[in-house]
Amino acid sequence: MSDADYFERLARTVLDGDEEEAESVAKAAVADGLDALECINRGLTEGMNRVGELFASGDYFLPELIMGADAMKAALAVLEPALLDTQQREVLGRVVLGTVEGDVHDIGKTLVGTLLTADGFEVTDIGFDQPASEFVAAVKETNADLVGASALLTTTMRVQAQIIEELKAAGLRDSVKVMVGGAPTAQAWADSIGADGHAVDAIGAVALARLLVDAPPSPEYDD
Ligand code: B12
Repeated sequence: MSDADYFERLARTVLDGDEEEAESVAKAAVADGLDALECINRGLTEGMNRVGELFASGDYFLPELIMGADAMKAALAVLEPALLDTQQREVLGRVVLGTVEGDVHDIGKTLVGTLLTADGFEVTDIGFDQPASEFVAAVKETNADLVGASALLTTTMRVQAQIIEELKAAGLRDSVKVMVGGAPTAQAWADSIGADGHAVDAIGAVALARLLVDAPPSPEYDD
């Protein structure tokens, strides 16, 4: 089977919400020597984007969204360890990462955490549906260099701004950089709330994190 066939099959398992098939295609892809990150980006994420489009057009409903997410998570459970295996581990900085309050979308945030970890960051993942105060508490606790806040809903993006305000109120804003991400966010949004950066995907998040801690570009993702 060609790489492209694998990517299409992975995308299809997410579209079909088929957890078992997702896991078994992912295993076959790893056994066949495919690159795990490509499987995620060109297969699973592609499938998830199509699920989102079908949901937006009214062809899919919440159950299909949930099943698609479960299928993606099952395949990620196979692919993510392969990412961590192959890459270097030198501590570049400490990151507090989470999905903001009111938002349960955690697949993209978790993927960002995996790639940051694989690249050498020490990541404290505080989970999803987390209020600004929890981000601030985790920064204090871990003495973090970076905060990563994920928001997938237009209604929850404002919590990213709240995190920055609460960091300022706690006197921590000067010692920690803030990265924001998630589908509805953009660089203009990051600028408008005074964040230090925005990235559209997990590879971009790694490049941004390195930039913010003054580390050289990652040899792994440098094209
Ligand atoms: C899967 C999914 C769900 C799953 C989530 C499961 C889970 N555990 O995560 C479930 C079924 C729970 C769900 C629920 C809902 N969802 Co939903 N969901 C999606 C879907 C289809 C895919 C999201 C995803 O996982 N993508 C794959 C990952 C890999 O990509 P990603 O999340 O974008 O992350 C990447 C980047 O954004 C970036 N990134 C992400 N975080 C961060 C953080 C930092 C710091 C950085 C630098 C980068 C970064 O890097 C990531 C990796 O490359 C999207 C559509 C879409 N295409 O986004 C809709 C979508 C986000 N959902 C939507 C909606 C409306 C809902 C519901 C309100 C539906 C409902 N009626 O109940 C609820 C809300 C629940 C809540 N309170 O949060 C809308 C949002 C519309 C809007 N503009 O606000 C979307 C866009 C669908 C649509 N087209 O209408 N959803």
